[in-house]
Amino acid sequence: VSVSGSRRYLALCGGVGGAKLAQGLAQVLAPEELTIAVNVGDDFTHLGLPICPDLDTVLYTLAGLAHAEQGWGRGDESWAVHAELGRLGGPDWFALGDRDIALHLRRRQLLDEGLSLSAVMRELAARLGVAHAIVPISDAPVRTCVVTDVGRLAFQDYFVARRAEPVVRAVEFDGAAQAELAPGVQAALADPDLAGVILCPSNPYLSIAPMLAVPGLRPALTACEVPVIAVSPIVGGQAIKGPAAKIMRELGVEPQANVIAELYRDFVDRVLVDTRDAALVAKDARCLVAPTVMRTAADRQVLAAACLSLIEQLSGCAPPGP
Ligand code: FO1
Repeated sequence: VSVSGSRRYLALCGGVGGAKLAQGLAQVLAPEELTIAVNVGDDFTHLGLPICPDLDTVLYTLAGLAHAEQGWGRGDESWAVHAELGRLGGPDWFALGDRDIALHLRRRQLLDEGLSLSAVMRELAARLGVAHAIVPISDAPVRTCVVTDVGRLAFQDYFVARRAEPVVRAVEFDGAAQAELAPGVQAALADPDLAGVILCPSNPYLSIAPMLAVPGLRPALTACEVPVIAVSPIVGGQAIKGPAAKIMRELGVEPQANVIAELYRDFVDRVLVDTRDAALVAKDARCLVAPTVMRTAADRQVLAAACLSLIEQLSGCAPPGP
């Protein structure tokens, strides 16, 4: 039952930067006001374990368990299994901490019992004290593959094993065409109280594109009657973290904040860009300037509040169009 006047928001989020804004939104919105839809393109099975990096980064961040500097995995972690695995000749290129392994083991057990990935994430979030909804963009497997100068690579091979050094020619999403939006995402998009959609500052090619590749999402965002805004992950021509700028250059795209408005032009109403890029976007009516670099928890909340007030402003003004 929706209380009249209640406003709900959908956030689309990928890696580390996305998780920070998701946390800010979770601090300013009640659980029933926010759905956080997360990329699953980084996911893979490693040592028989279902690894879900972006889902776990958001989960750990909202649970206050994330390793602050590293951006992935847990802060309070030990590496006994990883070290012994290496000694036994196992693959140690992908670092799995002991407590992180417990979460993967539990996720595998629940998946083997027939739970959907959405249901598994609900259970894990509840166990870690996270009340906000962290939902995979799809319960079906979508796997990001990076076509590079050294071949077509699985995401973690490209990103971790090869440290994102290969030159990117294209990014593809295996399984996306057969995937369905997760029920929680479909519900959020269909919710009559949906007040706005926020694309968190995530890599357009490695985090947002795998979500947009799931049938139904792009058309839903394009048809969206409420504001859809994005926070640029590019500041001053650089990505705050990760290879976004490098990939943009390799794909022949200028790694600048205003390009984000181009990439999402068919469904985004406004792009928030950092104050450092104010001059760059001075003439671009699609862009608005705000501090977008999140160093502290307060920064996350301030940016989250800025997103909500921008949505408010855009809702108040005349309906879009001539
Ligand atoms: N990223 C790394 O650069 N090196 C790692 O050894 C590594 C291990 C790892 C383990 C669990 C997990 O959930 C994420 C992990 N990541 C690691 C990050 C992962 O590559 C993500 O896909 C990126 O953070 C991009 O979102």
